[in-house]
Amino acid sequence: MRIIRFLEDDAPVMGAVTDEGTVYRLACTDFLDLVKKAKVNQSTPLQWVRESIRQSSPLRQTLADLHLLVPIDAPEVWAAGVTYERSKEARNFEATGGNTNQVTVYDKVYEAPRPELFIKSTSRRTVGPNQPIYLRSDSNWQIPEPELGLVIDQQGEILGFTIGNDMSCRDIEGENPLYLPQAKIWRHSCSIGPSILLAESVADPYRFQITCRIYRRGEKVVEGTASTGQLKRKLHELIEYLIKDNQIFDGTVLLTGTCIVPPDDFTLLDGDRIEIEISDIGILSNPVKQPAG
Ligand code: DO4
Ligand code: MG
Repeated sequence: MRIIRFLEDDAPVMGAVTDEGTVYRLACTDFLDLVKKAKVNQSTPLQWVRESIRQSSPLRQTLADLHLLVPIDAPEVWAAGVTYERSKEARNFEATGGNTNQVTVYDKVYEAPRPELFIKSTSRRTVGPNQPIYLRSDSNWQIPEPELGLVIDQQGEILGFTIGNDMSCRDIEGENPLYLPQAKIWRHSCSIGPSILLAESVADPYRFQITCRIYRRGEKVVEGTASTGQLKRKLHELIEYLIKDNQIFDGTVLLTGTCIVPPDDFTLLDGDRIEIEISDIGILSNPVKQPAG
């Protein structure tokens, strides 16, 4: 069962999408309200949604007809890094230009017990489906990072799964790892959506298929696929470090790292469109924009 938020008569509305693709309106104000209502009813979120659906009629529109919004206003989006071998290789290339004799911080963090975790975004910097992702004006090497996102509560329990784009500037990070926050955080540098797949609907989170496609003037110029089965770390390990001695808010999203990196000579341009698809969650599509000034 997937949870969405969409615009109806200029107002945000919550909805549920069944495995068959039928859409129902839900009587809750946002995703956390859904979780709260389920708790008050002494049911799980999935049970609460199923009961709501039983008592209502489906919408005539399909998912494709709806104006989708970001499915949750995550107060903070955190991200894990170098959780896949492919990410380690790409960072090493950025940092060393291909000199494989050096042992880098990326080699070390890939093997270390403590994972790399960083703050990626806040709700006001995060965009939803079909909203423009912005390019930085001081980078010439920018890529999307397609990642599985975990929607968690303050105890670190996984409430659901979503898709995230951890936009990154490879030149800024490659120049100096201390520039990481600038390589990762700017206006509209993170998108999440299009839905939240309820945790109870997922039998094995290490079986998600991730695909990233980039279109330029309508033509596909990049395509890559990966599986969360290639993750070096377990999801609970990432969460454990994130919440350790930290205050985490309900509805925080934790991005779990990228395994798909476009070819090294590729950079995003104004007018491109990024599509990130994760099995059972949907397709997160965003146009790329170079803001003026
Ligand atoms: O080490 C820098 C960031 C890594 C990252 O964002 C990733 O592996 O997805
Ligand atoms: Mg990343």
